Amino acid sequence: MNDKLKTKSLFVSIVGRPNVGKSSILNMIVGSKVSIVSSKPQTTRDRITGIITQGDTQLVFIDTPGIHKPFSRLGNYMISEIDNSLSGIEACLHVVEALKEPSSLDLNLIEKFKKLNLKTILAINKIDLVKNKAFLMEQIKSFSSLFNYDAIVPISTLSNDGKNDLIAEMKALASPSVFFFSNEDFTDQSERRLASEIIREKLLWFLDEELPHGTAIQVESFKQLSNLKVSIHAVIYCERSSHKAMIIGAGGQMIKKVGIASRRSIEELLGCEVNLNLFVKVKKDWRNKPALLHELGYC
Ligand SMILES: Nc1nc2c(ncn2[C@@H]2O[C@H](COP(=O)(O)OP(=O)(O)OP(=O)(O)O)[C@@H](O)[C@H]2O)c(=O)[nH]1
Ligand SMILES: [Mg+2]
Repeated sequence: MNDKLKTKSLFVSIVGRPNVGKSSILNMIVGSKVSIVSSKPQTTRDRITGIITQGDTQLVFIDTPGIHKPFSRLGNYMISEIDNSLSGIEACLHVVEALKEPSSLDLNLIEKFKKLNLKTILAINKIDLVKNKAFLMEQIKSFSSLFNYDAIVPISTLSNDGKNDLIAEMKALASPSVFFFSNEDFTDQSERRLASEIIREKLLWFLDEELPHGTAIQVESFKQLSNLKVSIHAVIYCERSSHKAMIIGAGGQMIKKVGIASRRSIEELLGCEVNLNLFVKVKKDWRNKPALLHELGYC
């Protein structure tokens, strides 16, 4: 029956250490911002789907949290999201940073690829930072000696270098199948969910190191007022009153900054005017309370 199919597809899980650029790669491939990006490790918390359809081939990507040692129930959930992303998957995109030696986390991943017999492509990201290409060749040799990757592609999401090669290599791994999404789909996330992630991204951008890791966003209402206007009410939950004060900032400066940047990004995404109202509330130790994690969408 498959012989008769004229279309092909491939489900690809994007895995690697935190901060190597997994979400940036997904956005580059899909050509739209479906997964938030920041310079802080552990930005991505759940599986995020991004889709591209080119000609007879559909590629479905699952961005995952970076692999790390969990210190909370939320951390355990993030790690389980990586394993869940690998079940029933056909292929993996293993992302590493240019000039970095394979770490123990990379070695653990390679063991998983072998065990699950997955087709795997290695993307060496951030090659814009490489001055001497000879080092890159050394890195390619080092990873090739560990695992027989289907392809190794040096890329930079900053300059878009290697984008077409990466897509071509993944298309080559696709097999006959129906399309699982329509040709125009680029993600399966709702607009509500995309908006809440954008707010979390701005908190990661503007707040100091650990604080944004203790925040979660709940969009309480998302109303289409007309074709040209949407009204959104969202709550930023944090773990302590002292954190609430920092998120609001002196004279409300910080929340205003987060609000303006979030509104602009959401307007770009939705292509219409947005009224964004943000509130800050405390939910003590929510990262360790199963009921609260569930309520905030981490389940
Ligand atoms: N110089 C350079 N920086 C990059 C490149 N790609 C991503 N970055 C930066 O790397 C940082 C991490 O990017 P993300 O895409 O959030 O990384 P991630 O692997 O998804 O991170 P987690 O979700 O935390 O696991 C951000 O500051 C990006 O701007 C690149 O090609 N070159
Ligand atoms: Mg990410």
